[in-house]
Amino acid sequence: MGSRLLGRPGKGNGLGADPSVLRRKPKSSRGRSALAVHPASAGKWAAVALRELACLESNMLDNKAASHFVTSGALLFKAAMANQMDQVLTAISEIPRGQAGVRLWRIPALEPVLARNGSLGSIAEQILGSCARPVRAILFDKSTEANWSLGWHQDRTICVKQRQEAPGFGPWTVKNGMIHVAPPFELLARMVTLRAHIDDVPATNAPLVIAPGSHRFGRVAIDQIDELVAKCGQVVCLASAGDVWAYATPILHASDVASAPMSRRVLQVDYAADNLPYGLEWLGV
Ligand SMILES: O=C(O)CCC(=O)C(=O)O
Repeated sequence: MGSRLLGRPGKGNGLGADPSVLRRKPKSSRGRSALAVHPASAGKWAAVALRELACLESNMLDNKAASHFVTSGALLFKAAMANQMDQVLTAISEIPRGQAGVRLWRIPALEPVLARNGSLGSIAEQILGSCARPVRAILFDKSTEANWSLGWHQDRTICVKQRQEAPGFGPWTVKNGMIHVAPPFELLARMVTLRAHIDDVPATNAPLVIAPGSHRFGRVAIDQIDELVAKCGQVVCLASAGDVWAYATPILHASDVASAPMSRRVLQVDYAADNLPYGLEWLGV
């Protein structure tokens, strides 16, 4: 499939709209901590995840799964990275353990994995089309020793080579020496974020929790997040080592601390098919 799936206008452009995917009775997040699904209840949600979110046993996206991805904003590619796990382990072998998020840049062992015919590149190409390219890669290495939680949020920044004022781009920040900027939302809506699992992620190992369909509501104001999560419901994205979860980049997501005595390494790669306007350039991977 060479066509681009994301960034088409959806039904959900405001909180009044109701994407048809949201059939499950939503569990309200109001009045609870930012991460409303706790490990004790996560098993129940996991069953929902497997039933309601498409799960592919191969790297090939069929029409049904593609349409599911457009609607829900999430899709599991079972074992999609299993045959390139060695390359990924080599790529991260020099990185000190236990860091919350390390940007990966110019790591030769990663190139075959990210390339068009690689386990991640081929998924991105099916979703975004033949112009898909990796624009940011981060290694998350969570464990009970190096732990963190993140409340509900949308990823809103991209990494660029140099700062240059451009309409619709901002605010600008510098993190770890890299220049970040919040682009116009439509650009994020045409991106895909792949999370390649290096370790198993049972309910106790800090799975990503997503609000399916929330990517179709545009930029969600902070004070509307709880309401939208309650409307969309929550799905816990369990994984086995080698699995790849694909997400529409703007999907609302959260993550709890890990409670299992194991590591939870995730290689997260954003892909985009767009060139940046106004002379801006992706920093790339
Ligand atoms: O991997 C995690 O625990 C959460 C990462 C996340 O939510 C993010 O980078 O925005």
